[in-house]
Amino acid sequence: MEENRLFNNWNRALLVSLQLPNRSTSEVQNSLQELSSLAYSLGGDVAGKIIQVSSQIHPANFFGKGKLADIKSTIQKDCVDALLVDNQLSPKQIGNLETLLDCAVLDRTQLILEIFAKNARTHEAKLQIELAQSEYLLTRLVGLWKHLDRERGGIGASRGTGEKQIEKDRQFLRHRITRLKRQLIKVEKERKTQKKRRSNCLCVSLIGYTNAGKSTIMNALTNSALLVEDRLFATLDSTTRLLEEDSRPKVLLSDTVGFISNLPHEVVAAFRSTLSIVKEADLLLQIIDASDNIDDHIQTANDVLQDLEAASIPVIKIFNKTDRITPTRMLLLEKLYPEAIFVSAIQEKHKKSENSADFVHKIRKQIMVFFEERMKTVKIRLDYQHCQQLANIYEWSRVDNIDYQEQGIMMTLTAIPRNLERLRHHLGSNITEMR
Ligand SMILES: Nc1nc2c(ncn2[C@@H]2O[C@H](COP(=O)(O)OP(=O)(O)OP(=O)(O)O)[C@@H](O)[C@H]2O)c(=O)[nH]1
Ligand SMILES: [Mg+2]
Repeated sequence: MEENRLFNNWNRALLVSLQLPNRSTSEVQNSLQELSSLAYSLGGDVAGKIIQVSSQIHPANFFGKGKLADIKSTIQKDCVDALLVDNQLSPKQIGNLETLLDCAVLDRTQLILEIFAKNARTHEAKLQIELAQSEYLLTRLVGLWKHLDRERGGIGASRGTGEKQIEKDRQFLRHRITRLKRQLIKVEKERKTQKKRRSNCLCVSLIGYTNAGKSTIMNALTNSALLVEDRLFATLDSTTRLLEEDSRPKVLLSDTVGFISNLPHEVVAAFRSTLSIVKEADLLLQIIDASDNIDDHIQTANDVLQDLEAASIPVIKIFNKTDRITPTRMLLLEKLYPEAIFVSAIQEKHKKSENSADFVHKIRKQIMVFFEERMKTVKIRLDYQHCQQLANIYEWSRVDNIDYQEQGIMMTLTAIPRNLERLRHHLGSNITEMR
């Protein structure tokens, strides 16, 4: 998918941020640090970082005249070939900056789209990122056109100049967007069939900031070997595995794409189908990197959950990477989040096996306790002529007791309310609930 990156022709970047009065210095610095991780994830080098504190945005060039001169001389001195701006720029500002500085200019949204384009592996992820890019391009065609024209002769099939070419590219993009949406609807249909199959199970989804350790924990909990990497957005699709072979009801665990501050709207919208796994979950495990900027990361997760209409799903917080924090910070976090689980997924992996089972056991237990607390127990009688329904009963509930009596099969079942409802609906008058 490397070829689907729009800006793959730069190696060395200068990072710049405009600090407006509504943002604190530490906020801007953290965000700029994250921007450099994004650049590294793309395989680029960072030549330096510049912050301009200003009370306003320069309408034409985003940065003021003096700062632009600084930026230009650093670009020339340090052989920089891309300017990465940690703010959202208008198409016109991008165009003006590219002309003035004679290098590629990417804002935060574009940089994230580039990483998604680079890392997308599955058919669905590729379709989704192509859609996000097309929609982004459609709104910025005028500003980006110059760059695209220079790099690859326009994005469409034909060459041309100015307005005419822009109109052709616009049409081309609109067609592409329609085609991609159609293809995605097909993929979503397949996902719905899988969902039907999953419907007897309890669904738990791992969520959290990118690089927090979600896939590492998923691997440990389900004995899998999903991709784990020290770079942002290693995971871009959803994977679902059974948590425990013999638990009843069955519990499924899913790993999915991570979140980031100011996640571009285009990306959230395009990845809605991948993220639907989050919306359908009965429980969320929120993985938080204890050594990072936790307030911001928790806030980001809350915002994304709100956006996905998943804010009412219960959450268990898991602070990971505790090997990277001091005992004092650990105490503080434990006081602030008494309900949370604290783990070091990587350290435990390297410890002896009985220890490594510890954190897996701790998380599994908490999941089971969560569901146990919500389960209800009922006594039922099943008439012998309907005993073929036993398979469904075993599938949807835990059978605590079974007694073959003259008047029918007497059973004590425990299940979550949703599954009990399903049983009542499915078996109707074939079962009699006992008081
Ligand atoms: N020090 C430390 N590193 C960890 C721990 N858990 C995971 N990591 C590392 O953190 C990096 C990211 O881990 P992943 O499991 O890929 O994180 P993720 O949340 O799935 O990230 P994305 O899929 O990119 O959003 C990897 O280099 C892991 O080895 C931990 O407990 N301690
Ligand atoms: Mg991952």
